[in-house]
Amino acid sequence: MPRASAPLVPAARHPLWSGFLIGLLVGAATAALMVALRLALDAPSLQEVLMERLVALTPGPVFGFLIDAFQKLGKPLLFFSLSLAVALAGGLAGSAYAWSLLRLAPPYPRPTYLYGLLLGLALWSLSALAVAPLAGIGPFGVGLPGSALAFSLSQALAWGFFGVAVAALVEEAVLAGPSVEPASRRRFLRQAALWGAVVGVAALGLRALVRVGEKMGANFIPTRQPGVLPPVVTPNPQFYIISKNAVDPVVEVEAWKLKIGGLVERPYTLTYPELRALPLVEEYVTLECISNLVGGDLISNALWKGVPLKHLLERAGLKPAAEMITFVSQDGYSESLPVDQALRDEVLVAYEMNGEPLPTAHGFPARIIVPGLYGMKHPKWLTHIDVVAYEFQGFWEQQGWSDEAEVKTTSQLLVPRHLGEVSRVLVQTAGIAFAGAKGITRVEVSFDNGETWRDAALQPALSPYTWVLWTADWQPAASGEHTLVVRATDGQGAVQTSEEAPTFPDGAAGLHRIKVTFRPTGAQGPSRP
Ligand SMILES: Nc1nc2c(c(=O)[nH]1)N[C@H]1C(S)=C(S)[C@@H](COP(=O)(O)O)O[C@H]1N2
Ligand SMILES: [Mo]
Repeated sequence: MPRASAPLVPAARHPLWSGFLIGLLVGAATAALMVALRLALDAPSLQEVLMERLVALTPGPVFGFLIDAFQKLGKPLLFFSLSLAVALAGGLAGSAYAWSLLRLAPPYPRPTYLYGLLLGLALWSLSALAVAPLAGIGPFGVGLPGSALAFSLSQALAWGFFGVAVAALVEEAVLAGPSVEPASRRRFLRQAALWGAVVGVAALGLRALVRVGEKMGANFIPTRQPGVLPPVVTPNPQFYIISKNAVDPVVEVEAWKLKIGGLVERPYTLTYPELRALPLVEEYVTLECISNLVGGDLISNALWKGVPLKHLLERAGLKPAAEMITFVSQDGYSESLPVDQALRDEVLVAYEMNGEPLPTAHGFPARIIVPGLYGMKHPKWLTHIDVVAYEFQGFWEQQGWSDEAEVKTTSQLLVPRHLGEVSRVLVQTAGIAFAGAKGITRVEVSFDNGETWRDAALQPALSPYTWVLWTADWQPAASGEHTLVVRATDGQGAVQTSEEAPTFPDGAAGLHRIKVTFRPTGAQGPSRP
């Protein structure tokens, strides 16, 4: 046990440093508390608000580079970095508080918690009047539809906790340094109790953080097994998940309404049962994220059920000036389609996926499905459809991503697995090919790194809007390493380009290559199961 008088944070070698350390630790607990309040009050945390702004402000090419480099890790990394930033801000505030206290001549004012509340108030004001407007949600978060009050309240609670805890701890560590008070067991106990309270709050927040982390972790569930051809229809739990959010919205279906308005003759709203009662369509559509790498797994296929968007728009009656159809979602996501594209029969407001109501992660209760365009054009958690007379850029388009977002022809070699080993004289290779709404007419495979090509056998596509699965037999000519390449031809006869492109701004391009070692049975070498 430490000497009874020893403060838990080493007292004031340098008071500003002690203040910083205390502020940093309490700040970390505060960042975690913000996450707990986020879940309890259902209003975005400071981290999320900052994250959204940061994403919007990052120049597209830089963001594209980061996406390519970090892929699925990007979002959790950003969220935890911003939590760290909150802790660091706490450190600075702790330092500043210690500094201001030392300016005052003794005897020091009591009770401390009043000063703590003042510190909290100062930080809350800073958050409400400077950080929130800078983050684009207006003072006090008034720009957050429906959750401004909850946001303000959670910020007030979080910074209030920070202020009181820091004031009490700084007083113990900085003011009541060894010279002020005689060594006492009571002082030690008081500090231990204070730190216990901070740790308790941190633990509460940590539990929330784990829950948020688990949700983000859902993105890491592998959408397919290495070396195995995926099923032609992706089961819902394996369907890839992408969203801009740290915490996705959970929509209350009883309160949910789809509003159709703007430049229409007869604006109206639909409840969930009303939407489900309209004439429906079912179609297979493959979705691919625009940030999917060549050979990447952000691509899946499902059977979607819903109402043709055309039906909803015709019921409202477009005014002649109508240019674009815009979509707004519960999470603030926005998208748009030109009128002629939105009126195509195959564009749906979908509410079922593979025979089940849309899972939360995939946009419950309703989302747009627009065959032929990258995933970003398929807004989830849809709440508003608005007809406008001007060009409208959605969430990702504002950052510089493609307005059209038409899927580029792509193909993947999935069997055998990259860097795997084969031992048979006849090897079956297999994979997928996808060209959005253009269809796939041919897939060719090369077993000698592109020198010669062989036609693969295609399975019939489930609809004009899906990927196709293909297979091809391979007789390795010699043992050793081989480079296999695949390329597809779309429904208009265009061969997939071999020219490589990064995902930003309009989707990755290039040919998928894998390396496979052929080791005939009986040959020397490490055996594999
Ligand atoms: N409301 C909302 N819709 C959204 C997004 C989002 O962040 N919010 N992300 C888009 C992106 S970038 C993709 S790739 C697809 C992914 O759909 P999925 O998660 O069902 O596969 O949803 C799109 N729809
Ligand atoms: Mo995406």
